[in-house]
Amino acid sequence: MTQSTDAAPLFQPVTVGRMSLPNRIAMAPLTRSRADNVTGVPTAMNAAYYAQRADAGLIIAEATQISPQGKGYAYTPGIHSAEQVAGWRLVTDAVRAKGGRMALQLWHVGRVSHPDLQPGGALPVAPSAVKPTLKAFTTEGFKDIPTPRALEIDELPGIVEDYRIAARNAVAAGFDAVEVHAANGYLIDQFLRDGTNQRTDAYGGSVANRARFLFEVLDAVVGEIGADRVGIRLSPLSPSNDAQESDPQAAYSPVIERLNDYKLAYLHMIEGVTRGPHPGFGGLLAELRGLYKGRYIANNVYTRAMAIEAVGGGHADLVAFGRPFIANPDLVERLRLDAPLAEPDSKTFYGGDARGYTDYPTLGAATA
Ligand code: 8OZ
Repeated sequence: MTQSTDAAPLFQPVTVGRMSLPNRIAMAPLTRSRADNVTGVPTAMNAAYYAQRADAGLIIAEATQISPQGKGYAYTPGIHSAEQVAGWRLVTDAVRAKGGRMALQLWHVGRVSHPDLQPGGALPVAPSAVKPTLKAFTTEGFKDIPTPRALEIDELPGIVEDYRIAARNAVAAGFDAVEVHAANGYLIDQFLRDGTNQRTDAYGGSVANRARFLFEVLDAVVGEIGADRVGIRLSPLSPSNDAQESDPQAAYSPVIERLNDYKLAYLHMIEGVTRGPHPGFGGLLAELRGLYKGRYIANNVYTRAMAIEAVGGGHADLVAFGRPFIANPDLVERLRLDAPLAEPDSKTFYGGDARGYTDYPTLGAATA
């Protein structure tokens, strides 16, 4: 039995770390590639887009590079310069003026990049020199990703420091929290997975060694802004961005168990293959989910009925919706009313102007 009224727990308040949220519907981080490509500075158009979606219990802003080296897609924003902080301040002010709350997703892509996107045309970096079978989105279209350069062990403290400064910058820019992006085959996940990590030093081999970089990043970010302003995103069951793992249970179980010690604001889990079908609530997902004791945000192609059931039945504290938020700025209201959802146009997902970005109408506007 699913509940169909706004009495359902999905529509009820919840506390997440320091934040009090009016409902349990999160806007998932969505790369839209509409910042300035050279400076990585968010714009007034980005502020308008997020402000339209301020009814979300929590907006998790798009993946944002912590350093020039962390960039892997054209037109994505950064959080490492004073101009970027000022640009994000426009966004958080606009969202707060509409009554919303916002976290920023901290991102280093690792090998998922291209020299065209790197400072000085350098090779992208990774735990090991393992070439992904992927293309990068550059200003000149999609290009084959080359074999990355393996990071020297003495470069890692500098990257951890970039995460710490990015967290401090995010708070300075007015964000309520940050989400460490440890999912989808980017740098932290490349360290975790045996398909992308062939290191023989303290950061490779055993599961504990492969998780070392993740926990160093977490220690730095938590030390800087406090655990109650830090969330983390994982995708244990997803081979996203060609990051293979031979034994997800062995790799991720100890990581999730240890996350409990941090008393983070939340764990945000992509359940199954990113953007793929939901895997169902049994098996390894149930096992991994059961290991986590704090606030849990479930994500991946949820429907309204699934979200009501997941929160009502105790599987999740919140559900994050991604693509539905693109075409439905008033998604929370539509879910409350069980109103029809508009379908987004995939041609305008990445890059471009206000079309397919800030021009999706609310239900009231569409039916007026
Ligand atoms: C789609 C396109 C570009 C980036 C992720 C940040 O997969 C992303 C992303 C998704 O986490």
